[in-house]
Amino acid sequence: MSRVILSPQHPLSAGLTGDSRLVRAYRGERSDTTPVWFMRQAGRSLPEYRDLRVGTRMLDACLDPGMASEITLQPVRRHKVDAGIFFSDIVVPLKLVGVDVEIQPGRGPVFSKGYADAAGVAELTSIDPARLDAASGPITEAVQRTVAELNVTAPSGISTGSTSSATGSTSGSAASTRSTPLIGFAGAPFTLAAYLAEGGPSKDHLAARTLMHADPGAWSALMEWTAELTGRFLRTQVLAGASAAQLFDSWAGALSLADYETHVAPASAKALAHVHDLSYEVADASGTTETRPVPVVHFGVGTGELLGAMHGIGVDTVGVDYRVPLDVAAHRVGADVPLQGNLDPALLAAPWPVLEAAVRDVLARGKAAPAHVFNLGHGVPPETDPTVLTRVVELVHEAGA
Ligand code: 1CP
Repeated sequence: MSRVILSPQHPLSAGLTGDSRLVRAYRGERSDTTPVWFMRQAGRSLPEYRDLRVGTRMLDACLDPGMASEITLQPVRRHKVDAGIFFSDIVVPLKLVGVDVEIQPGRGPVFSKGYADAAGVAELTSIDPARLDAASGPITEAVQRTVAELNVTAPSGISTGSTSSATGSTSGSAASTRSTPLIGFAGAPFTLAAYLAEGGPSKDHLAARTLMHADPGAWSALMEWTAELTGRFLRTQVLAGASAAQLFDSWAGALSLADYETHVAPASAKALAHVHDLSYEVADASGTTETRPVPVVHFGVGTGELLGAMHGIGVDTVGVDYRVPLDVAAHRVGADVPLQGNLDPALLAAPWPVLEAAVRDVLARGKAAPAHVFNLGHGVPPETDPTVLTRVVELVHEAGA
């Protein structure tokens, strides 16, 4: 695999985010305290988000660079989390290549039809995934605008995770010392296929699970295609300035380990191949240059049985949902693997003493891993009181030191 070095302006290359708490944790190093961000930290729990979204459909908001950037920054400003997660959706690349999809409020992605058989897959895969690159202008612009803001705002108060004066920077301008890293993301091929086969959200993802066995040829064509498309979406975000990449295989927990390994994991690995070559250079005090890869995280819901396999496709950090305690997860993936997670989102609505004890428990169990990024076991529920999230960030920073 030949390496592609990120541009000198990229926050990782410029020494702005490479030593942040987040990126260090994804490398397996601990910092002054435990980094924290929340899946779905942007979105309906924030009144400023609800105000901004009035009259704009979800996918239109994702494709408006100014709006996507502002929504990404809202929770960073408010909660002082250690990362922004790019405001977009896993179906955005499908929309960009012309697939007929909408996000219905309260429901999720809905397609004009399901792609559950060979004819449907043939129709879908007749679209060249490379078309995404020409259509990704709004994504690149939104990421660039977001990163520029994160660079500007970081020194004046946003938690950046700086621990010492060493920057490890190759260019290290004095004006902009540190920046909050932006995480780019994409849906894994199976989770996208679960929506595509069904034509919308479902509980058990039966159409995808049937197709995988009923027509393995059509299934692998569908997985190859989604891998190519979603991998390009992820690469676009990293090239534009994201300092880490997370692959969401939210619904992989519906699968047996055997089905996951045979019919899904190879496609997820192919998707990640689109970012595995991306690297940045850092010079140490003696002037020796080290090349580091862009960190990659892999997360799914209900994937306790799959954690080892999900690490095995070649990721740095494994995201764990709330069902498996982090010390147990560490045992399953190996003691050298950084973990991300895993407060049960339901506890955000519990009385503070109950929530505080749960946060401390997650932090204690996270010590079983070489490094831990605090997060929820799944997304922030829309009805969450945002002041509770801010308080959790403060507690993690204080107790996770
Ligand atoms: O109007 C709205 O507020 C719509 C709600 C919403 C939001 C805020 C949807 C519809 N998507 C998003 C943004 C989004 N989607 C982000 C933003 C960044 C952040 O985390 O702050 C991310 C990372 C996603 C990724 C996503 N979309 C996933 C993977 C993560 C997960 O939660 O498991 C999945 C499965 C989707 C599909 C989707 N999009 C929206 C909904 C409600 C759903 C789930 C539907 C279902 O239950 O099947």
